[in-house]
Amino acid sequence: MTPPRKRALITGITGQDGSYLAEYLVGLGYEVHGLVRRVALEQPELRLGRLRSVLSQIQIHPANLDSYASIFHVLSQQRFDECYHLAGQSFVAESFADGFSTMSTNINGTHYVLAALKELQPKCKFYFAGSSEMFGRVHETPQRETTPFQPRSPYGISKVAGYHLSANYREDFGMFCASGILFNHESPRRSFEFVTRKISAGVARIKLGLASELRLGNLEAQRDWGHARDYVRAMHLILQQPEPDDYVVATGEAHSVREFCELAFAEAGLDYRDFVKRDEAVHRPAETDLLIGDASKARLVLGWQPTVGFVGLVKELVQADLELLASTTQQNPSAVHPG
Ligand code: F7E
Repeated sequence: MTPPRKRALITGITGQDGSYLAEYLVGLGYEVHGLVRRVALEQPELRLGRLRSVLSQIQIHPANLDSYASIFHVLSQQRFDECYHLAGQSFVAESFADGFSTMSTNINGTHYVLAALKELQPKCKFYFAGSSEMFGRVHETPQRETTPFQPRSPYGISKVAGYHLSANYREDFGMFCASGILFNHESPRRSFEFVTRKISAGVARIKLGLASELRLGNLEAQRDWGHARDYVRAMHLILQQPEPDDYVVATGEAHSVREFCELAFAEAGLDYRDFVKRDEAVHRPAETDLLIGDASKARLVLGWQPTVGFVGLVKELVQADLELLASTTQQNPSAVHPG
């Protein structure tokens, strides 16, 4: 007899990570469910666009991270084997502008999901989306699971709180709660406000003659950038372990925004120095120190490793944006690419 299909719930399923994870789990034979804000159902072509390839195979439930009742309601209707909590306000710069809403959504949202699971489904495994932003002013380089946290943004603080909430539910109530401490992970599905996609979309606009410059903040900032498709595999592996635990997921290589620009413009046959302008308005009140992850534990215990390197990542983003913009302008010559 074939075993019953595993059932997974993904909060934040409409985002970059949520959509890749949904595709991955559907491919593994899971029954996949996702929480989305009700507004997404009113504009499905816009808000569910990243889920296009699996939309007919997954189940969507309206719920709001700010409402315990809505999360409780969904969890009272269905039993889940695994819950991936990816939803939240994820743009670090925005968290400086409005720390209150970032804290409220990210901390309370995580707490509501954990509390509802404890009440209704304490056996469901829980994945928390931790972040390298938790390290902030770093205590050692590269950073690993034992490196102390010292966040430098309201976003980082909210992630540290979520991490500790997850650890508390694990220790106090015996639930299977595990965190991935993910370093930056990108893809053509990234939103346009993040620097990688801002650059690749900017290159495409310039290449197609729709813009003449790209305004960026700190070009010397460095990040450990991987591919989101690789990182969702790690999320899944983390929940397949016999014991719940926390893992750093990273490539172990740091590159600067300047290097990203250099490669991205070169991919389109351009020199970034002719187009990139400094924009003081994009500078952040505080930057993290050098964030580089040591993913030895994930490699050793999970058998995980990234398949896409920095050069491959930059190429994929630029090629995808060139194709997207060329097809958009062909269909509607007056359309302006967002970003
Ligand atoms: O910035 C610098 C900026 O906004 C990267 C999220 O997924 O990863 C992400 O957070 C760096 C920073 O991502 C611009 O100052 C320069 O040093 O792409 P970002 P992030 O803040 O690292 C972590 C792991 C998360 O958990 C987050 O959710 O690039 N930078 N010029 C710029 N950044 C932006 N956005 N725009 C610029 O024009």
